[in-house]
Amino acid sequence: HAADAHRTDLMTITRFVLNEQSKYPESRGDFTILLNHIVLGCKFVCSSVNKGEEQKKLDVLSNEVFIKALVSSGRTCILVSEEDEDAIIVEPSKRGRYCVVFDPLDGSSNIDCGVSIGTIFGIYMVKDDHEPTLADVLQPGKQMVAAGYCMYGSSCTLVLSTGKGVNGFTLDPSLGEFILTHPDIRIPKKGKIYSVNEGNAKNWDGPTAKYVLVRFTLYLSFYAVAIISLELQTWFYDNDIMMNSMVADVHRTLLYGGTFMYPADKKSPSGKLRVLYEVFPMSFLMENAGGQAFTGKQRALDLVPTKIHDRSPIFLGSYDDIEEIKALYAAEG
Ligand code: AHM
Ligand code: MG
Repeated sequence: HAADAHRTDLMTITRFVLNEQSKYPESRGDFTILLNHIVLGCKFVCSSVNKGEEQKKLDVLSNEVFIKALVSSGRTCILVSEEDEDAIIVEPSKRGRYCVVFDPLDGSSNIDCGVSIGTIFGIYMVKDDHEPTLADVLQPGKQMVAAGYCMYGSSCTLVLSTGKGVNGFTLDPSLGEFILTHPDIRIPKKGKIYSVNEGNAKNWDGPTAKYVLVRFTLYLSFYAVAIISLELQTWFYDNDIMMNSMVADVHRTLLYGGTFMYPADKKSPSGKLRVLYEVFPMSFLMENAGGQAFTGKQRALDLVPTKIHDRSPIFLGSYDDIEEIKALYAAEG
């Protein structure tokens, strides 16, 4: 029976990627090996999160585990981690062709309150066979060959794109394997949910404020109420409130549609999120699922980072919703 076949024909992430790569005759299996090492890191963090490891330790621990796993894969040459100020150049004897940018534990300030946290990663191919340099990771996001995240929630879910669609895998703890559970994720063309830290509303620019306001007052028909509600919101939420965790919010946005935003505001003109290992991988996934990612000025994946920890405002999500945001920014001139 079909249902049984599905249950017994276990599509592990390794098997899935091997299948994908076998379409390329020049493929040497390097990507599969690299991915397996990333997967190992994710399994480690997942089990540590479930054991209730302390926050501080978990940050540092996850970073170390990922770096060691990536270096020992023998397939990387330069790494950029959110946790390290400088890029890590892999020693010559362990070098391979891939460059990996990652945030080992995004949203780690949330650990203690149980909000979902996750790992985000993006993968580039080194530009040539010379010494790896920063130029290899300071490439626009559209040059990524793969990107993904792993969400450590009630279950552990890894979402991956190698540039042709997006697929989700859930860790089966008894097997210790990520099994394909969300094949070919397509984001709904339009959604109802927006996610943004409204604590910053006071400092938003015009288009962002307009976009959120219209949604906030969707059920009310006159604009005056919108003005009052913005006033109320900014009154109540005057200070930083951590409302969102990027991995969980983007995950929900991918599955249900809508938008995830971390806009510029008067206090942080470049927003908060980092281009290389937060904005790019999530934008890459969005586009591959049929959505869009926009910075307020341009397509996010066209950005050319100048420093490894550069930040950018980001609006990503359903195609139509991002079109709307683009129109608001265009109208602003
Ligand atoms: P981190 O990399 O320091 O963990 O911060 C990233 C997190 C994202 O998960 C989330 O979207 C954002 O920061 C929330 O920031 P804020 O507290 O300003 O809303
Ligand atoms: Mg982060």
